[in-house]
Amino acid sequence: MSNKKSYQFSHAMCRSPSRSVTDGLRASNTGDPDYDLFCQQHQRYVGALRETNATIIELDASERYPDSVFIEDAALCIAGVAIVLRPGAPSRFGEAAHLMPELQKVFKKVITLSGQGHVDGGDVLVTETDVFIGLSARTNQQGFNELASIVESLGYRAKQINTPKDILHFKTDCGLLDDTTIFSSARLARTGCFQGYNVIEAPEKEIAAANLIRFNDIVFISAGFPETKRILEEHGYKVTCLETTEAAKVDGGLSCMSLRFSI
Ligand code: CIR
Repeated sequence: MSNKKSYQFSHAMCRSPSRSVTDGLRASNTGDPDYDLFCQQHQRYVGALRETNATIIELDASERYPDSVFIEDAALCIAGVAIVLRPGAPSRFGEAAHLMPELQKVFKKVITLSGQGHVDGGDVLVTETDVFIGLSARTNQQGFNELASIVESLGYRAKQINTPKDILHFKTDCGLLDDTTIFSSARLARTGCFQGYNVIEAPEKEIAAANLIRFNDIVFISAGFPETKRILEEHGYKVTCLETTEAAKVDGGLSCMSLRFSI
């Protein structure tokens, strides 16, 4: 296991969008994503992660699973270990078993949740010492209990959060910026869940910018959020904007399109 920070990664694993992404789950319909444009935006995303000197493992698209481009939901990679999760949406149940052989090619240790609980990776935020696990429509108490016992055995503190009801995933509304700083929507920060951390709040009009990722030296944010960019740059972060319009049509953002890890 490396001793990198929780936002420094040697690798990321991504899965290309499938044509079936037009059938992806969404809370409200703003039109289907355009497959070709999604592919272009995804390629730029993969390229931008690679430019930080990380090795990017690109998996083929999986037509059977419309939401499989959102690879983060099927696994959690932490402390050199891959944990295969149990996504909570019925159409996504099979994604974890489908991903497992790819994780086994890369990780010496791949473990699975012990029971029948559900956890989506989008509900999990890892810091230096804590693993925040948000209960949501996709992650239940049993899933929390199962994942908490695994991450505690790896030396982390598991923190259970009740994600406010109108937020799909815990990380829809937050992202890690450095050892002690979290970027969050006001509606999530207001729950008090980030006690002990510095919180930078997303501007109220740019709430969708909260799903950012710090990947090595760069903070990646979705394009179209100038105020967020300004605030982060003022705090000294290097910011790169990426187009995510097509992922957004099926409730996806930056974090869900990669598994980020160090081996
Ligand atoms: C879903 O509803 O499962 C997908 N359409 C979007 C998943 C986004 N994943 C994430 O934020 N971690």
